Amino acid sequence: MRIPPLLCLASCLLLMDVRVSPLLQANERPNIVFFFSDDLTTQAISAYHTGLELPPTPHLDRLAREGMLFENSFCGNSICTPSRATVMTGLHSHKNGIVNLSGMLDPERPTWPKALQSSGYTTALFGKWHMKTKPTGFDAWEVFSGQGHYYNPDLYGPKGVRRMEGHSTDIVTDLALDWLESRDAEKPFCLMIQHKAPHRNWKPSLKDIGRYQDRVFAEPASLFDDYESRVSAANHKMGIDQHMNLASDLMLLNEASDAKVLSRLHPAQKRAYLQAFEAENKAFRENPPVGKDLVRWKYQRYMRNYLSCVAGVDRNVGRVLDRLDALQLSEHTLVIYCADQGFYLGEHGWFDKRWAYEESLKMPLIMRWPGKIKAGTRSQALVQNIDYAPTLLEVAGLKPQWSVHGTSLLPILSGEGMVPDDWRKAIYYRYMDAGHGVPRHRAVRTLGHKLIYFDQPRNAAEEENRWELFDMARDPQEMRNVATDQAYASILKAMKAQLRDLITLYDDTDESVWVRGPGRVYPNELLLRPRRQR
Ligand code: SGN
Ligand code: CA
Repeated sequence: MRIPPLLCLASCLLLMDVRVSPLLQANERPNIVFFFSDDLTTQAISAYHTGLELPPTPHLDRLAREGMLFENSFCGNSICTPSRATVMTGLHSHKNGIVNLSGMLDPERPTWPKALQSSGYTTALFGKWHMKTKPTGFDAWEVFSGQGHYYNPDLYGPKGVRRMEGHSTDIVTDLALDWLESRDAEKPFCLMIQHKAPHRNWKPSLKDIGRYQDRVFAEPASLFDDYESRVSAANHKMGIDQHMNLASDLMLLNEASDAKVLSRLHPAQKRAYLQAFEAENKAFRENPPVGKDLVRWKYQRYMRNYLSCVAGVDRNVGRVLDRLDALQLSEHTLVIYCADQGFYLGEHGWFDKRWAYEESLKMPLIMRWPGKIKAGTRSQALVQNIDYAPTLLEVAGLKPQWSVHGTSLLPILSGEGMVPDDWRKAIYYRYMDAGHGVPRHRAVRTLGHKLIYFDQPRNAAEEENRWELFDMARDPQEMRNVATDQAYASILKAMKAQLRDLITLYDDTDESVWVRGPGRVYPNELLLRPRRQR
C-alpha cells in the first residue's frame, strides 16, 4: 500500500483531552482495581451474550450488572506484550517501542500507574507482566517472568524470586488481597491483578479441573472453515486440527509426556491432575477418533480446559469483589475488568489470536464505579486499549504529561454509555509479530465494516490480492470477503480512505518499524531476569 506523505507531524500525536469531568467534581479520587486476564475472550464471558451457549461467569456478570460493559472494545495489536505496553502508555505499538513479543518496556517511559504513584496513590501489581524489564511505578509488585507457570509459579519481586505453591490464579489473587489488607490506607490505591489464565496450555486449578467433564459444547459454525475468499487465513498455524498438541495442549498424557507437561507439579498435584483426565484418556486410547471426529474431540477437550481456567479467574474476581465489600471499599472504587486481547474458541478452526478478525480483535472491557457509572449500562462506542491511560489519569484527577493516542472514556462513563457526537468513527489495528503463521497486517474497523490489508504476502495469490472487506452486519462471522464485490466498491474506497487517515493521524508511516528488536540493551539491574540467568 502506498502511504500518503506525512501531512503534519505535530498533529499526528493527539494531545490528551484534559477537560475535568463532572464525574470528579466534589469527589475524592477513587481507588482503582484493574483486573487483566491473559487471552480471556468475550465469547467466554456470559455477560457478552455472543451467541455461544457457554457456562455462566457469575462474578464478571455481576460487574456488568453493576457497571458498564463495552460491546465494541478492541485492541490495536492482538498479542500480549504489545497490548500491555499500549495499556500502560496510551500509545499504539509503533510509538511505544513494543511492536512484537520480544519487546521490552522502557522503565523510563511515562505510564499511568507511575503518574498515579507520584500524585499520591499507593500502587501495586501482581501476576503476569510480560514486558521483561522490572516494573516501575509500583510501591509493591510481584510478577511472573515471561508467561509464568500455572502451577507452583516463580514470583519475581523487588527482593528477588520465590516459588509459591498452588495454582497461579489463586496465588495472584492471594497476593493482591494480602496487599489490600496491609496497604497504606491513608492514600487512594491502584491495584493491578493480572492473572495468567486462561493462556495456552490451559491448565485449570485442581478446584476447577473436570468441572465441565460431562458437558458437550456446541461447535462454532466455522469450526471447519475452508477459508474461501479470504486472503491469508488458509496459511495459518493455529488450527485445532493440525497445530493443537494432544499431550501438551490437551492433556492426553502418557509416561513420556507426563514428565515434561507436569514437571512443575508436586506428586499429589500430579496424581489429582492425571486422575481428572484418566477415564476420558483411556476411552480415547481404546477407540481413537479420526478425521473430523478427532477435531471434534480436541475441540471439546480444549473448551473444557479453557473454560475451567476461566471459571477460576471468575471465582477469583468474585473473591476480590467480596473483599472490597467487606472492607467497605466498593462504593469508592473503580473496578475495571479486561484482558490483553481476545481468542479463538474454535471459530475458523482456530485457537490463539493475532488476526484482525473479531474474536481476537476484541478486548473484554467492563467497568464498575458505583454512583458514577449507571448500573447495567452497555456502550456501543468504539473504544481501544489506547484509551485506558487517558481514562485512568482523568479518573485520578490528573493532567497528562505526555502525548497519547487515546481519549478518556469519562464522557461515556458519565453519559450512561452514550457515544458523544465527536467520538471516533473507526479504530486502528496493526499486527507485527511472526507467530502461528499470521502475516503482518493492518486493519480499520467501523461500526459497519472492517477492512484488512496484508502487508506481507507469502505467495503469488497473497501478492495479487491483499485486501479483505467484511460487512459486519450481514456477515458477523467474517466468512465472505467482499473486497472484490462491485456492490461494495464505494464502501471499499471509503474504508481505504479511513485506513489512510488513521495511518496519518497516528503517524504510522514507517513500514519497517516491525524489524525493531527489543530496543536498547538494558543493564541487568533493570531486567526482571538478569541476562546470565536466562
Ligand atoms: C506462547 C504460546 C503461543 C502464543 C504465544 C503468545 N505457545 O508462545 O501459542 O501465541 O505464547 O501469547 S506455548 O506453547 O508456549 O503455549 S501471548 O499471550 O503472550 O501473546
Ligand atoms: Ca495474551
